[in-house]
Amino acid sequence: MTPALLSAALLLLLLPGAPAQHSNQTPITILVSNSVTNAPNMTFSTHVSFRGILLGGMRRLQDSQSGFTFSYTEDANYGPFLESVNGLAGCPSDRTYWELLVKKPNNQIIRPDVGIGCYIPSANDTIILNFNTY
Ligand code: B12
Repeated sequence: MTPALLSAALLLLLLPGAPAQHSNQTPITILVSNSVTNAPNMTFSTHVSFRGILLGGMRRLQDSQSGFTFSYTEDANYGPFLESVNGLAGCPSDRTYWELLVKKPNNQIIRPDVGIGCYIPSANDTIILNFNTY
């Protein structure tokens, strides 16, 4: 590379907004809701690593803040199945479970087709953990 090209490349790297720098923190909100009892929602802020899985953000939240705990079981085919949130567990005989929904920054609500071990949140997703029936 010629000195001129080299200094141009260096300048590009130093310019604000230069590409290729990813913040390692993707902020997300976790909202706990209950469609069965209509208990008040609870909202928490946390983050996942760049391209990190939701489960990582949930663990970080559980470890850093009182008021949010969860447990999961390990399914042989699909990985972590969210079993309980804040002590309330889904129950096959009552046909209740923790549903995973995501409200996107444009307010659209999606129902991911994977669980907490596979979903990769985007910045400013609101992850809705909703106690529901099936
Ligand atoms: C029935 C069913 C459910 C029921 C299971 C309870 C019950 N007793 O019926 C309920 C409603 C709870 C459920 C929930 C979810 N499900 Co579901 N479910 C199914 C379905 C239609 C059949 C499973 C089944 O009965 N298999 C037959 C039995 C004999 O086999 P089994 O191994 O014992 O089945 C168990 C597992 O499948 C497990 N299970 C069911 N769903 C999920 C999801 C995840 C992430 C995990 C880890 C385990 C798991 O529960 C079954 C009963 O114990 C499958 C699709 C299919 N046709 O296979 C999707 C399927 C397994 N579910 C799926 C998903 C995404 C979910 C949810 C994440 C949806 C959501 N956004 O909320 C949630 C799980 C959230 C959580 N708490 O972690 C995906 C998993 C794909 C993936 N790679 O992760 C599938 C493949 C459907 C799809 N979208 O393609 N599900």
